[in-house]
Amino acid sequence: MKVEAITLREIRMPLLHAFETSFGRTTERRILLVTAHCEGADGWGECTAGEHPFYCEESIDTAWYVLRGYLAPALVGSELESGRDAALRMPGIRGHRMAKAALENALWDAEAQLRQVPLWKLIGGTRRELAAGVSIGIQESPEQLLEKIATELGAGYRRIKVKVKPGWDIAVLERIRARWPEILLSCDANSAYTLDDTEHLRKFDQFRLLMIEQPLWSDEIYLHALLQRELQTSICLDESILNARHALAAIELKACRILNIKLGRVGGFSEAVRVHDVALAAGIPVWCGGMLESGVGRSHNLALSTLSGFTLPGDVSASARYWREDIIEPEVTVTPRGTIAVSEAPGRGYALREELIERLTVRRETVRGQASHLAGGRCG
Ligand code: OSB
Ligand code: MG
Repeated sequence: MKVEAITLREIRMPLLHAFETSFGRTTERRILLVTAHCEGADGWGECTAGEHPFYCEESIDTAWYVLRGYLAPALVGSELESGRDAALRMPGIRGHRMAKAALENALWDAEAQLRQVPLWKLIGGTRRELAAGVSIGIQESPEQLLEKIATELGAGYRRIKVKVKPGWDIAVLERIRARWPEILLSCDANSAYTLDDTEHLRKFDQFRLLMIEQPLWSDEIYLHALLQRELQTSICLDESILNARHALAAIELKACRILNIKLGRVGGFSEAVRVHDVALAAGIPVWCGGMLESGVGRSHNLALSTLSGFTLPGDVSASARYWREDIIEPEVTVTPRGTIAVSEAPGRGYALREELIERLTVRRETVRGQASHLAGGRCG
């Protein structure tokens, strides 16, 4: 397929409820969408970089800069066999995985549309019904958190994950477990602790959590291995795993017993599938993480979650938990059993609400030509 042009656009979407983690609070999303125009098929991808470089080094603005100046010019005009080849065509740009993923995933979508197959089948998925979990941010009071959890359990969600940080952890988990002794419960620290907190983190064991996600530094694997030895609770790595090599290192070092895979964090479908394959071969369960995506990113997450190793409920939840109106049709919904049915339609499997997207758009740019500074650029 020939990549004729690439459009970048920024949309603004207010969240229905503010989302707070140990690294910050989000009330409105600025989302970068990428459209790859390929011989009549328009593939869409979403950049999962945040408004600020808090979760990782990237932000929507660094992604725009890299996509506009480097990645889009490197791909426009090229002839690709498959979305799989996208990563090979990107010049020697270090990092910026969320920017790369937005473009690569758009190309996978275009390929699936041109081949008239669902994207999930194209990447080798098999699951038809996905177990859905929710991630609940830090609230103003424990009472408010309990109320939220009650609502999500009432909606059928299969796993509750709560954000924790020093001062919002043990007491909160105690309240949750007192009310719901048996639910599948996990927590996510987004790097809020250090090894000096080992004794404190050991107290989490009493809550029989499914996992504690990313307790330590975002760039650390080895020290998670030291911590994992001290805990009964399984560690799940999120921020630390940027590719399949990291996954292999973390598994061999016993730094975690579970992996969270996010398309943006690892640079797109090709690498996400490799991370999945490494985990599957080692018997490590994986689940799909979320980044407060609009329907475009959400539909990519669903496709990823159909791979056989995604045995734990993911942070894949209904559009209506985040948005008054999502930009896809139908919106993502969850059954009373807490599952999401996988679409049989070609491509991402959800139509776009183009008029709504137009209304939400605050900037747009289309890249048509190749930039001269990329000529002869290193590939790989
Ligand atoms: O660590 O999983 C995380 C949102 C933004 C940044 C990081 C994380 C999250 C979430 C939300 O937990 C998951 C979702 O999209 O519901
Ligand atoms: Mg996380």
